[in-house]
Amino acid sequence: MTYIQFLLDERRREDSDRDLLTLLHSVATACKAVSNSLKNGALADVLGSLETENIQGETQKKLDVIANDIFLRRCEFSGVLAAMVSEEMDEIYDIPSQFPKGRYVLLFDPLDGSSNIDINVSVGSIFSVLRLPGIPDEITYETVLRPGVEQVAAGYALYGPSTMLVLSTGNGVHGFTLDGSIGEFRLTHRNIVMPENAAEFAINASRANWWEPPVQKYVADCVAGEHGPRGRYFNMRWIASMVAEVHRILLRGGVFLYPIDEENCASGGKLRLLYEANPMAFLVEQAGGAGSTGRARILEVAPVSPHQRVPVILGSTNEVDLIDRLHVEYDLRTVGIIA
Ligand code: FDP
Repeated sequence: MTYIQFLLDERRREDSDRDLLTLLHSVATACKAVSNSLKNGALADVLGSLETENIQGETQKKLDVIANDIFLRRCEFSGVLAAMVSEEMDEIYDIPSQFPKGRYVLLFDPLDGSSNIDINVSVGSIFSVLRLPGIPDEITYETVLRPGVEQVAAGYALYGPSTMLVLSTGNGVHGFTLDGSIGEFRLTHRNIVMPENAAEFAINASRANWWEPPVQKYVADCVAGEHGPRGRYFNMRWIASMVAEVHRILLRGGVFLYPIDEENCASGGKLRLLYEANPMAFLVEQAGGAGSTGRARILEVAPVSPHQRVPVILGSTNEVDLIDRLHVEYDLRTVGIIA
């Protein structure tokens, strides 16, 4: 079954909105175009950095800008969008006046994990979709600053050995693999359900000295293996590409952490709420896992700015619950409620 057949089938069964289908088709087309740009790597002279920085103060890669343009051009004329928000653009993108508007908002990170581009390691695109009550006359921050529970769809494309699109419209998580021979995504992973327990964790361990005590304890207990409090062995992985990391934990369980720490606490964490944490938490929850900041459910965080950052803990429910409990205990101890 191709991606478009799947969407049409879902639409018939769920009686969902035709505009959402149009948007999800445009997003898939953008992902195919990004995949194509990545394919030739150094041969196409698309690797390396530009002189520019994005709003987060990160040096932009050539491919960050190329992928951003691809998303804008493929989606702005769909006729179903009110606005777009991208990691690579300071401000909300208003749909140009020559195109019809709709009531959807697309929020995206066109190329996540871009530090991996120059070394030919997996990267991805992440997207989140909001549905507004109607077509707004004017787009303000309030229009797009909606909590993750209001997402009507979310997904990512993973540009790895094969290109995959993983999508949820709130009815489970489904994975599609790009079939190069017909240029179409085909359904290969129906209804992905992640295991409740995990034997793998992913965290940038070079930041250990900055972590808060609950994260230090969680990792120390995992590393202690059979002889530690967990009584079993844990494996560790760090690709430094959130899409690849989340894809792994969706398929075989595990936990992914980018927590708040002493070094990133002034900015609220590392990962962005609207187009990284929210869509990934939506997918992980849809697959039976959990998404937390350590102190709150990610999907319930009320956003205050488009590029806001949050601590991110995603994965198998039992591991995320345990990490949450460690935070609660630590906070209660800090204020003297428990010894
Ligand atoms: P990148 O900055 O390369 O785009 O989105 C941010 C992100 O990558 C994630 O994909 C990745 O998990 C993380 O940052 C990597 O962080 P470290 O540089 O601390 O390893």
